[in-house]
Amino acid sequence: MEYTDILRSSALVIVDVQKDFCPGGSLAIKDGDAVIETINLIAPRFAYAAATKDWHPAGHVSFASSHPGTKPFDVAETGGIKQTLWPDHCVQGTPGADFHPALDTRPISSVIHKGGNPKMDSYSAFFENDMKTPTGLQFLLKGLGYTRVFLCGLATDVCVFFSAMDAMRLGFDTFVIEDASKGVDVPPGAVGGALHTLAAAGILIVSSREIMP
Ligand code: VGL
Ligand code: ZN
Repeated sequence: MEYTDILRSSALVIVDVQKDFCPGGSLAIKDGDAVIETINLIAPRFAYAAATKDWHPAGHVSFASSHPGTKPFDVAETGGIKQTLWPDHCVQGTPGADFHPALDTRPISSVIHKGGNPKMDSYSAFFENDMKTPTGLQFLLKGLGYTRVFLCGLATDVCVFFSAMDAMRLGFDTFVIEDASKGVDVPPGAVGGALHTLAAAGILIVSSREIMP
């Protein structure tokens, strides 16, 4: 089958293309906004596109500011789960939580908000970090009949990574569009390691060129 036909029967999940993850934002990914042009080109070619928003209440457990004596990028243990501590980001209803204004939202049919539990983070588009509590995205995509999911967005080594691993675990044929994703890369090499782990799990790493001839 040609990729054009594959995309026409697949769902795209656009992960966390929000202002706070782009240059000028509180958890800015270097050149994070560079993925947007590519995402805008590929999204209309899919049968269905969903987008996620990282959507934390103020004082969220993942914020270093919620743990006195810590600083961003420290690792803490919260509720038995290892939690990287981040600068305050994507606080519900704040401008930083908005989609980046360059993202074309017209092809996006549904928006899943995640990370709303004040006591547990949610990197994956499908489950909170307990790997059990669903966001609802699996029921939406499976209910609509999709068996194949492509992922892109921010960040390759955090939310795109965990979303893709969960998609695979849920039985979707899973693809990550590498050049439509960018990573935090802390510590350096994290993006390369993430892509390696994804490929080893059976996830196909593709480029936008390859799927969009
Ligand atoms: C993310 C760190 C904290 C992401 C979300 O979208 O990759 N990273 N919260
Ligand atoms: Zn977050």
